Amino acid sequence: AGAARQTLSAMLLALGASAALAASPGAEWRSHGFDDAGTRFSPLKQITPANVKDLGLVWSYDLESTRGVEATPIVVDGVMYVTAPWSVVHAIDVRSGRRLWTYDPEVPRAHAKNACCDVVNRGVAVHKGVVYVASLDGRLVAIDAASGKRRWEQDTIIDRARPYTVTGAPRVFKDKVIIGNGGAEYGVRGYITAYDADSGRQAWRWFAVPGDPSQPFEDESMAKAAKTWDPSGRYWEAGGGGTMWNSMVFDPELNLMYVGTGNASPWSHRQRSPGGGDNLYTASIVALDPDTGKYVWHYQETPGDNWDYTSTQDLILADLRIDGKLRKVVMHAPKNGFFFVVDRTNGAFISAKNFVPVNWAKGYDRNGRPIEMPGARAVEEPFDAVPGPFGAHNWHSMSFSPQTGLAYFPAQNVPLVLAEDKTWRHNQAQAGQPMAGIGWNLGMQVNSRAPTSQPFGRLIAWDPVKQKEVWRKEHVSPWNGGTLVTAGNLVFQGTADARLIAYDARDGKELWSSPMGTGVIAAPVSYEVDGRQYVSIAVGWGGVYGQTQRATERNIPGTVYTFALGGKAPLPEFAHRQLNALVGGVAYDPADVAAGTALYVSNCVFCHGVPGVDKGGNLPNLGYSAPETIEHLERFVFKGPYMARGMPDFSGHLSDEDVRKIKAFILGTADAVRPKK
Ligand code: PQQ
Repeated sequence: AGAARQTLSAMLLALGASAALAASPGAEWRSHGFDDAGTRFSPLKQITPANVKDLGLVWSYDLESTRGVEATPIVVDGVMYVTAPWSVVHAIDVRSGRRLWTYDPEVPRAHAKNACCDVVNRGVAVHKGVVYVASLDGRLVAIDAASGKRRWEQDTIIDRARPYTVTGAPRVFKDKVIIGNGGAEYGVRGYITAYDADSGRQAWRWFAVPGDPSQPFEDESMAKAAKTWDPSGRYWEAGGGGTMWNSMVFDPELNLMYVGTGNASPWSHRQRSPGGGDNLYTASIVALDPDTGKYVWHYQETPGDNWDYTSTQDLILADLRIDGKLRKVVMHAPKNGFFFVVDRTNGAFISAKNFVPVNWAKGYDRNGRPIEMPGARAVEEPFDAVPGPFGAHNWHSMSFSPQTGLAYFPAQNVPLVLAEDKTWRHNQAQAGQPMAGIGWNLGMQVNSRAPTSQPFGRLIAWDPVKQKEVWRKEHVSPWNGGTLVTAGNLVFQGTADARLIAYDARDGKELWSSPMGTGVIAAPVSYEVDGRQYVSIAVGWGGVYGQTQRATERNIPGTVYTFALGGKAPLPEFAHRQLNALVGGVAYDPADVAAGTALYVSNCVFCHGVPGVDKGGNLPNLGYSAPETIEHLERFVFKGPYMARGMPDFSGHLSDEDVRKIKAFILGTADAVRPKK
């Protein structure tokens, strides 16, 4: 076999293929999850637990960005393709760390208002010399990998009147580029579309939830799904959700692709589907035929979702020996706090076990249905949901090592109280409904009383066969980065408090770390060029939690760091920010505070946080703004200077009087939390 491979390599070289093709298998990082199975397991083992202490920086690269960096870099033929916020693609020579080209799809900044969770992008796909990126405003762009020039562009959005966004990385399976979308917090109907990789022509589209029942169903799966929704809820008006904004994997042997679907929209089950029902295919793993997009099977992890429990978290395919039998499984740790093992040939439930404390369900029955806890649906009383809508695990990548048999992922709790909003009507925003002023439709009130659950963030190593945690590392805050695991038995993870850490994959012993310029949310990758193994990570604090909160005072522009054994490059200089004084000294009428609170909740809170309570993330907390800024808040709210950075223009939406009340809320809250002398 070795000789055959050598001959093949020689032939490829003779045919003019690049030397990289002849490199050892797995030397590059060719797709989002490393391979079609999404394992993020690099077979490279030059870097080991014994020598990882010698890991040093080789180069760093400035992404020239200030918002969340969530991209997994792709490395092919010695070139790294990585995205910055606003869906900007950078091509970098990995030998030198120098820029080859950038491609900016020029996302209209006003589109940021439609993004629930920061103007992020999770990366590109690279296939046969073409780089594919999906822009925040929903265009799929094919770019020539060598020149950085656009080849074609497709509008993937079916209805421009709806607030769709795209943050996910496209995947290429069987010469088709596949991309989903987001927007379920606002009210959209989720779907994914496949395009011919070469021509850009649409190949197929699959919807996750049924549309208007007065129209014909697109396919049988929609007819079946419609029976699980109550038409009196007029679910099609609010979209229904099920947006597929992150995970897709592929099994070439079974010829099945798998996609994780998002939460139902609006969040409140009773508000969208008053007669109940499971509301297929939200919060599910769905298997599709990659040639036709035809539905094959589904397993719904959260029937009748009521908590924003997206199932879009990374899926990983593996063959596991369970009860003595080798099973082809798909593994999943979605937002709802349970680790799932499902038979990927037919969708049969194998097992589920909670990986953090949860209070919405006490477990799963033999048929794979959750056993819900009384009161968890927050209908009569507010419910301190654990996990809450931030998820016990969000999009931050999971990895799986066939050597250790363990899955590695960041787990967390971000406390949040939900309460059904009985006054909700689709697109009829009322003050006090979370972010409804910019188009959100939750059907839920958030934090109508203070949460009592405790925040945490940790790295978990999980045995999917025994359904048991094997080791864990506590971090200082939630919202830590995704993971990479290598055949050298190392797990790499970046943290919210701005470090990149290497652990022994077997027992979690911390072996090496390097400071990062800011908090890390994306996942590292590993690859080999010219016989040298590299570890790279793209860093930039943000995402939904990172807009309003932070766990480090270090803050530099988005940066890619690349490490190798013996690397001697100096780390770039770190900038530190300072929390200004609490705002004060501006006159306001305390009688305006209550109304200002409701207006702030429905227009500002998920971007700017609670004034003086949160510290601000990649967006400023207004409780620490300069007094002049708050005094003249209308200059920022109406056609303000930050529109160029994505801040909405509230002209025609808020009145001068509204802004006066919002100021009173900011100033009143700052006064309330100011330490008394
Ligand atoms: N995106 C992030 C992020 O990038 O930090 C976090 C989340 C999203 C969530 O927690 C979501 O629930 C979420 N939901 C949707 C959706 O329902 O359509 C989309 C996205 C997204 O596209 O980023 C997120």
